[in-house]
Amino acid sequence: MINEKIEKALNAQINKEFFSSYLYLSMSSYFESKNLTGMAAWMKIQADEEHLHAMKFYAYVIQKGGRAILASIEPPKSDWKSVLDVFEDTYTHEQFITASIDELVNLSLELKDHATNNFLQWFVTEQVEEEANVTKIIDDLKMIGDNSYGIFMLDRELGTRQPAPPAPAAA
Ligand code: OFO
Repeated sequence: MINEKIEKALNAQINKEFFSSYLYLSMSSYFESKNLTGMAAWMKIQADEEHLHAMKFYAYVIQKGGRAILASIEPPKSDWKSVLDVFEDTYTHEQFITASIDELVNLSLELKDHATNNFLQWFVTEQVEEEANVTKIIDDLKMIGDNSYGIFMLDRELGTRQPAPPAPAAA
C-alpha cells in the first residue's frame, strides 16, 4: 500500500530522472558534434545511469502497490557555449535533483513512511557522488582554460569511464 501523496511525488521523480537521461544524452550528442568522443562517452554513461535511476523509482512504486505513470518529457537544451558551460549546466541540474530527492525524504518523514525513507537513502548517497564527480571536472576545466591540449587530455581521461554496476531494484 502506498500513500497517494508519496506516489504522486515518486512519479514526478521518475519524470525528472528520465529528463536527466534525455539531457545528458543531448550533451553527449553535442560532444560528438565537437569530436570530443571521450566526453560524449562519459555523458552517454551518465544518461544510461539516469535511465536506471528512473527505472529504480518505477520498480519501487509498483512494488509498493502503486501505479507508475509516465508523463511527457520536456525537450532538453541542445547547444552550449563551451565544454565548461556543459559541465556547469550538469552541476546545476544535479543540484536541482539533489533538492528534489531531499524534498522526497522530507515528505517520507512527514508521512512516517519508513520504507520509502529507506529506499531514498540510496539516492541521497548517489547525489553526493554525482555532485562531487562533476565538481572535479569543472575544477579541471577551470585549470585548463583555453588550452586545447588540456581539453584533448581531459577528453581522453573521461573516455575511460566505465558504466557503474546496475543499481538494485530496491534499496
Ligand atoms: Fe539521477 O542522479 Fe543525476 O540526475
